[in-house]
Formats: sequence, C-alpha cells, structure tokens
Amino acid sequence: MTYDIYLGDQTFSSWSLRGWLMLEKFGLPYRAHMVGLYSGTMADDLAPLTPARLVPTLRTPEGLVVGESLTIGETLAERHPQAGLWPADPAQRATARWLCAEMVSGFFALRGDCPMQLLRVYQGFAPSDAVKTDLARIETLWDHARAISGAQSGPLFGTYSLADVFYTPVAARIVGFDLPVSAASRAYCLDLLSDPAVRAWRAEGLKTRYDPEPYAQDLAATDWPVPA
Ligand SMILES: N[C@@H](CCC(=O)N[C@@H](CS)C(=O)NCC(=O)O)C(=O)O
Repeated sequence: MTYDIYLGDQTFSSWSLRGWLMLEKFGLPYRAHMVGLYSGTMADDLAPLTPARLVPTLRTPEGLVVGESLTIGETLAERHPQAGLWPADPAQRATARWLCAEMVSGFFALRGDCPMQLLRVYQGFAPSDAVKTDLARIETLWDHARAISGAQSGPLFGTYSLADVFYTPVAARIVGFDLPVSAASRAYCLDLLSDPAVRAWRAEGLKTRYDPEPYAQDLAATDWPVPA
C-alpha cells in the first residue's frame, strides 16, 4: 500500500514541498519521484501519468493518478480518516479547508514578487502595496484560525494539519524575503520552517547546484535562520 508522489525541485518548488509534506507528516507510505522541473525533462517524466501536467502528482497504490495539491490532500484525507490531515472538529475542519482553498486561489502578488526559495534571507526587499495586502489577509486568516481553534501558537488548529502544510511555503516566502508581519506570525513561520521534515527537505535541496540560479534576487542576504 504505497503511494507514488511526483515532485519537482526541493529548493524552489513550493507545490512540491506541500505534496511531500502531505505524505511525510501524516505517516503515509510513499515513494518520491523527482522530475526535471528545471532540467527540461518534466513533460517526459510525467508522460506515464497523462494527463498530469504539474507537480505534485499522486498515484495511489491502485494506480489512480490525482493532480492538484488540494485534491491530493482531500483524497489522502478521505482514504486515511485516522491520519489527521484535517482537524477532527467540524468547525475547525471547515476553517482549515477555507484557509487552504484561499491559499491555492490567492495571494498572487506575494507569490509573484517573492518566489519561494530555501537558500537565504534577502535583505532590503521593498514589498509593494499588493504584497502588503496579501500579508494582511494571510495574518487575518491565521488569526481567525486561532480564534476558532483556541491555539495561541504552534499549528493553526492545535495539531498539525493540512492548513500548516499549505502555509509552510508561505512562511518560507515571508522569512526568505524578511517581510513585515507580526511577531506572532513570524514565530509561526519559524515554527513551520523548523519542523524536522522541512529541515530534511531543505537539506536535501541544498545538495543541488544551479547555474543560473532560478529567481535569484539582486539583494544582500543573510543565512537561513534554521540550520539544515
Ligand atoms: N495548482 C497546482 C499548482 C502546481 C504547480 O504550479 N506546480 C509547479 C511547480 S511549483 C509546476 O509544476 N510547474 C511546471 C510548469 O508550470 O510547467 C497545485 O495545486 O498543485
């Protein structure tokens, strides 16, 4: 009973990180397959999974191919109700789904201006008004999640869930571009990035060398705040 998960790059692919965390963090058995996101082989690598086009893509042990991160998460949650992918409480579960859906369908300024990278903390990045608006919305949603769950720190719903999975790459953007958020939000971001699974994922990615480096910014930088 082993899943196959097709993933891209470990340093720059935010969706790949989400897809991997959905299996890794909830103890589900999987084989990871890295496809050539930046080497030009991606279409060939995914050809056996047609019509899949993007990473992550999941193949169930029965051979069903499932694309799109939120659908993959829902499929795994449905198949493994005891694994805790969603919060057990219905109100918390509905809210967690809301946060994930809003992440998937929004925050385009943040996603466009601050590409996820797990290499360094850029200094002096000046967020646009649109990025600041996205950050305010993200913090509003995080505060709302905490109001519903009562969890004042740590995972948004007290116990780690898909909501934390979906916001881990958001945390990487906030930290990696030193974006202005509240102390509580920054602490949550650092919690997500300090997770042993995320550290292991990043450590693996650091073995890859890029020439040229995707999404490199012409900015000074300091070290990533969490050791590999
Ligand atoms: N909506 C998709 C987005 C997935 C996505 O955009 N993945 C990127 C990698 S981070 C990709 O496969 N890019 C390759 C391409 O656009 O050709 C999801 O939720 O999984």
